[in-house]
This record gives sequence, structure tokens and C-alpha cells, in this order.
Amino acid sequence: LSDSQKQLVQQLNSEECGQSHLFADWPGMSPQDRTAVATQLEALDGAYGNGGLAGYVKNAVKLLENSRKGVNPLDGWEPQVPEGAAFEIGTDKYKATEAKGLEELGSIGFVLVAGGLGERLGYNGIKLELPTELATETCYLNYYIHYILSIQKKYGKDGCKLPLCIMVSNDTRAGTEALLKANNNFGMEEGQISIVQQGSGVPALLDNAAKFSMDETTKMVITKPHGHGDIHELLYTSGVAKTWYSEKGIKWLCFFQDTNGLAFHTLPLMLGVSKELDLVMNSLAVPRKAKQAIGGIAKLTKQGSDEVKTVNVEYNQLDPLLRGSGFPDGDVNDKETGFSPFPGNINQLLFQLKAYSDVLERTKGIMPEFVNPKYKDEAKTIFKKPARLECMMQDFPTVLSGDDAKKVGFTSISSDMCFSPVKNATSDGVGLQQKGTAPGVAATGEADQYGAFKAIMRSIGCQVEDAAEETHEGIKAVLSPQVVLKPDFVTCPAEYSEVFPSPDKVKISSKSSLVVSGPGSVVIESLDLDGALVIECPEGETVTVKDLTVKNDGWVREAADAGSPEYIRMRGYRFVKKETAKFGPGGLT
Ligand code: UPG
Repeated sequence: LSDSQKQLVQQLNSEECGQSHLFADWPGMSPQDRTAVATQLEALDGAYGNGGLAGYVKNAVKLLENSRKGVNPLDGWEPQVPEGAAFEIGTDKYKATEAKGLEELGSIGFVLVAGGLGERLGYNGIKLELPTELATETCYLNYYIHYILSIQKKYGKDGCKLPLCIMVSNDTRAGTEALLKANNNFGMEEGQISIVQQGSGVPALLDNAAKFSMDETTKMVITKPHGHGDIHELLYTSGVAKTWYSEKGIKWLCFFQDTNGLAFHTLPLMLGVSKELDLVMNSLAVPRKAKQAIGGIAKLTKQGSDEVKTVNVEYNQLDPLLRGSGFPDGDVNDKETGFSPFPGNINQLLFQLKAYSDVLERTKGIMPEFVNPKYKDEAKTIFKKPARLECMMQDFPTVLSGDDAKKVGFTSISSDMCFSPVKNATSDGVGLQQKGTAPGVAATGEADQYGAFKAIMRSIGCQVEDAAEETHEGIKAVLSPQVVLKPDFVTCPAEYSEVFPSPDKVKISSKSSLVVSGPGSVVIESLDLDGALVIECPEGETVTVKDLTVKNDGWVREAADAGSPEYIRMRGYRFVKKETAKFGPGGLT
């Protein structure tokens, strides 16, 4: 062992750290096996920024003690519904705020958290490779990058490259890098993407003394993920936040998750709100159904003081917090609105980069942690399965201080416009949908993307019919017509009036499919569509659609079978493209 490894072993072996069980079998082990364990411990020690493994034990003992005593970390805080800015698509208020945000769109950096395994979805690959919808089969990573490149081209200063940082984990690194490589980074330049990796997790804990769980055969420590809150520490240690601010002229930071095909329609709106209210941190929020697995944003006031914070209360903590503070029914819907009074956090966050980066310099990006052990006995001394400390990225308001702490708010809009993740296995989604909660499955993620384009088109006056709901694998969704407007055609509601200058002359029937992409300039003046139409325009060219009527057999759906690929089986249907009209600079082909 190296000297540093010997020191670490000694430290963990000490009574204070209480990990001697890890080394009990060492006398009988080969030097190679011992080195392997020591090497793993050293890596875990280095990866835990909040004091190495000794710090981890100390922090864990404290949090486990609080958990055993039933101390609620939010005890003594009174929740209230916070104030924020709420919007509806198509209103003057929406347009005015979005216009303010558009001015900032060219100075934004993007952070994609994609280290999660997606256990609830049960997909075998990385989630970023899943198709967002079946009309074009564009995968999530492609969609995100294509969007960033499109706003860079439209709103960035000459030669600017809007940066993207992707947080991966041990589980997702290889898949993410392979996907980027196979597709030439989907058009981004090499230095434009930074990849940061979460540690390989933190030790799983067996008991209240924070004894590490160990694999009996290899004698290695068993680890579990530490949560998406790691992103802040990584943006600090990698220097990404600082470099983007000081060298790349980036002013805003947008965090988003791995499978939300509606992530960016409302980005300029959110920027407008941040600018107007001078928000250091702005969370995109949606009306939340009681008990839905999305956190609630609450304004918390410390009893007996004027200390106030606006923060996400995670979905498993909201009910006990409410019950303990004057809301005896806990997490329930408001009878009038049918929604929880607390806006739902979708973890799409917008920060002022200067303030954010300053906080990182002060805190090194360390987030508060929590532990959630499930106990077997009443005395709360035996765990059903090993626990671990976790942290969440939306907890950033807890490390803000002074004036910054007051500059936390949210932008709320109906989820049809901004949020439809693919997180759940179809069978679980069926139950959720029956309860009236968004199922968060592949088919609804797809339907909602078409839905958002259609809603924005309707908001400016286009005539877009909707077909009846279809049911596949028990999930109900409106899958037709399919409308996909690529970001090199339009990136946000403000642009729709430019590309559809006479919206009342655009008619799309319920059995239609419309896919429009640039990168050249496309304007749709008048169109009567009853079938499938794909409009494409190469760079430097122009396409004007005028007096065009298209009627054909279009695209239909057929049931998936056992031989279909996994992304099809999780939907239960596939597309059969019977007939497609194509329109380009030369007209109809
Ligand atoms: N993720 C990581 N590393 C981790 C865990 C997750 O990068 O260790 C990523 C993951 O890939 C995804 C995102 O973080 O992109 C969110 O993970 P997920 O498991 O989908 O989070 P949830 O438990 O569903 O909850 C989060 C927020 C919650 C919010 C919800 C909205 O904690 O407050 O309402 O996302 O989608």
C-alpha cells in the first residue's frame, strides 16, 4: 500500500471511524486483494468533498441520529405558498416577458444532469439515447444539442459557442460518450461540451453507527449514488462555472434533466422572469397534483424569527411538513383547483451565473445532505436495507446568504408547455394515470411533445384538430396529429408568428403528421394538410409554403410485438409511414 493508503486504512480502522470490520479478513488476503480494497477506499475518500470518508462517517452518524429521533429537518419552519410569476401561453403578459428573455438567450450555458440510472423506467441503455418521439426518432441528447446550436445561431453574438456541461456517472459515462462520438457530438464542437463525472457513489450504511456495507467475497465497500446535488461540487472542482463566467461571457446557467422533450419552449420566458425580478435562482414550476412525485416549492419561515427561504420540499417530505404545521390533511389538492397549492418543481433551474459562481467559491459547491433509512424495528436500530447520504441540486437556496437568499423565485406554467419526462415503466404509469396523475411514460412523453407544438400553433391562430385518445399497453394518449417543429425552424413561441404569418390559413387535420426543419429559412403561409408532410430546407436556401394542399395516407400506428426493439415495446406501438409528401426549395416531391 502507498503511504496515503496506509494512513487512510488506519483512520478508518480507528474507533472514531468505526470501520474495522472492513479489515478483519485482511491477514488472510493476498496483497493484490488488499491493494484493490485500499484503492477503492482512496477513490471514495477523494470523491467525497465534504471531508473524505472520515467526514462522511461523521455526517452520517449525525443525520442518522436525527432520523432515529424523528427530527424533521424542516421542524420549526412554517410553509406558505410562495409568490411567483404564473403564465398562460398566448397572453400579452407571456409575450412581453418572453421578449425580455430573448435578449438574454445568447449568453446562456447549459447543464444537463444525466447520471441517473433510471431505475423506475427500467430501460437497459442510457436515457439520453431514447427517442423523444417516433415521428422523427430524434434522441433526447440530439434534441437538446440541436436546440442549443439553434439558439446559438439565432441569438448568439458572432462566433459565440454556447457551452454544454453534462454530468454523467459510472453507469452513464460510457454510453453518453459513445452516443456523442457516433454522432460527431451532434454538431457541437469538441471543446463546447464538458463532461463531469459523479463519484462512484458513497458507501452504503448498515446501521446508525454508519458502518459501511461490504461485499463478503471481494471485501470491497458497496456504494450507492449520492444524488444529482453533486453537480454543484463538480461545476466548482472542474472550474466550469468560473471559466464560463470569466472567459466565455456566459451570464446565465440553465440546469435540466435527462428526459424532458418539452424542456426549452419556455426558456426565454423564464429568462424574462429572472431578469424582471432579478432572481439569482428561478425554478420552472407546474401545477402539482397532491402526492405526485415532484417536489413542492414552498416559502418557509422560521418560527419566532424573520428568516425566510423559498425552497423545494421533496415529495416525500411535503406531507409530514404540512401535517406538522397546521395543515392536518397534509399533501392534498385544493378543492377548487384540483391541484396542490404548492407549485411543482420540475428541476429545471435558471441561475445568474456570477452570483452562482461566487457562491461556489464560498461553499465549494457542497450541498446539504439527507438520509432516508427504512427501519425494521421500533427502536429504529435495524435497517431494512442499507442507507446512504444523498443530496439534491434544487437545494441550492439553502446555501445562499444575504440578499441572494431573497432572490429566489419560480416561473409557473401548465405542464403541457414545459414538462413531460419519461421516468416510469409503462405498467407503473397505468396506475398513475388511473389516479389522475401524469404517468411519465414513453408514450405520454411523446404525445406531450406533439401537444406542445400544437398548443403554441393554436395560440397564434392556426387550426389544428386533435384526434381521439388511443390506448396502448393501458396508457391513454393523444398521439395524432404529430407535429414536430425542429429548433432550427422555431425555438420558442415568439418565433411562431414569423414562420406562420397567416395562421388562419394553416389547417392540420387530426390524422396528419407535420415535420418541419431548417437550417435554411422556412415560412408557411398557407397549408391544408390531411396526411403526412415533411418540410426541409438546406442551409442558405429558402422555402415558402403557399396554397399547398396535401392529402395522402400518411402515418399510422401498429401494435408492437415481442420482436420489436425495447423503445418500441415500452410504447406498445410503432409507426408505419404509408405515404409521405416532401417539400423543399424545389417544391413538392
Ligand atoms: N441524476 C443524476 N445523478 C444522480 C441522480 C439523478 O445525474 O445521482 C439525474 C437524472 O439522470 C435526472 C435527474 O438527475 O436527469 C433527476 O433524477 P430523477 O431520478 O429523475 O429525479 P426524481 O427523484 O424524479 O426527482 C427530481 C427532483 C424533484 C423533481 C423531479 C422532477 O428531486 O424535486 O420534482 O426531479 O422531474
